[in-house]
Amino acid sequence: MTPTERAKALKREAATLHFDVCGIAAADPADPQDLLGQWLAQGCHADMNWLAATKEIRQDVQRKLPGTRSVVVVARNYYAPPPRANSDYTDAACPTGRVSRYAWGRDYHRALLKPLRKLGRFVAALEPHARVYCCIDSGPVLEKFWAARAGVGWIGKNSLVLRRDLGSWFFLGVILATVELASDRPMPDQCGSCTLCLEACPTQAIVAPRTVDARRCISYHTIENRNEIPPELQGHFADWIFGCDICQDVCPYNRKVPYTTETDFHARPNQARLDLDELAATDEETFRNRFTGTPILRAKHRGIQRNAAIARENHAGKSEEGRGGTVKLA
Ligand code: B12
Repeated sequence: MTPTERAKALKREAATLHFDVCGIAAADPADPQDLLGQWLAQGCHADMNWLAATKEIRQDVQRKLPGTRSVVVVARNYYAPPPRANSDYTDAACPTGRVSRYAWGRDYHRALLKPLRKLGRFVAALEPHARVYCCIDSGPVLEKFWAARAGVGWIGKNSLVLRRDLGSWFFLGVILATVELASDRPMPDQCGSCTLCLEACPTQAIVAPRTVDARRCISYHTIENRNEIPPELQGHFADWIFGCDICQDVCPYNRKVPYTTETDFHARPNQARLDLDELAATDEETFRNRFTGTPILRAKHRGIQRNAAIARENHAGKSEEGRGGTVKLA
């Protein structure tokens, strides 16, 4: 088969496996301008030292899989309908905390790795002795960069990969392959002069178009930060207790996205909003049992309790920037 025929066959297989988009890029050097290096040098990664520790490998797929010739990028829509149950909405008597949409259902790593590996085996079978490496999120790969190169979308001003049809409500998965495949063209930037995401971020975490400073990002603090959250930011978190969708919710491309066909990503009962009283009374084992198999486990029991305490303070209207009502870790 020619590289073009292989690419066509691979895309048919990706569609059969329910991936919404599949694009291919030639494995040229990533990040020649060292944008990752500049971002790290400015400290924008906060305490995510694992990003700095894997810088070189992220910038060069050959270090991860020697002989890589093609990078296959898939996207899977996770835009789920909002839950209907009353208990999923907050009221004064029963304060709840908001969970970002990507975490309403099953853990996406678990849901997508199986079909991605299946697609990886399909690619590997296209050429004798071919090798592949598959990853979703947790591998040392610059997924957004490769998605842009492979024409899956463009990097929007909120730094997420965007498309006209799916907005940014999709997960990315990547396959590095030693197989030669015909590559796709990058998509032009379609953000235009819009700056809604930069303006809407309550902590001004989008410090320049396409650049997020994690030290200010609600998503970083509520998911990845294992320490205390800077008191001056806490009052801006409103009721977000796991991740944040503000820079996506305001994006015009995110308004008319079809709901995902993947029921794994539909909201589980009481998972789009978590009861703050219940969380406060939850011990570590109960937390683990309740959230195993969901992205929420990532924040850990201590982190979710910290976040819930901040949401409670904000709910009570006590917390204001720079004064009183802040939450410290025990
Ligand atoms: C670290 C990380 C985070 C961090 C840092 C966010 C960030 N913007 O980097 C935190 C914890 C804050 C985070 C939050 C979220 N994340 Co996250 N995250 C990642 C991870 C693991 C690495 C991203 C990374 O390399 N950052 C480093 C910096 C340098 O990269 P960057 O943001 O792309 O910024 C640079 C580019 O914009 C670059 N740039 C601009 N133009 C161009 C052009 C080219 C060609 C190149 C090379 C670079 C470039 O310059 C910037 C540096 O100044 C990826 C998975 C992966 N392995 O890639 C998921 C990932 C980006 N996250 C994802 C998601 C869903 C989220 C959240 C929406 C979750 C939520 N609801 O809370 C938020 C969104 C917040 C936001 N606006 O970014 C998805 C995004 C899917 C999509 N449609 O784009 C990914 C791809 C995971 C996945 N497999 O689906 N995340």
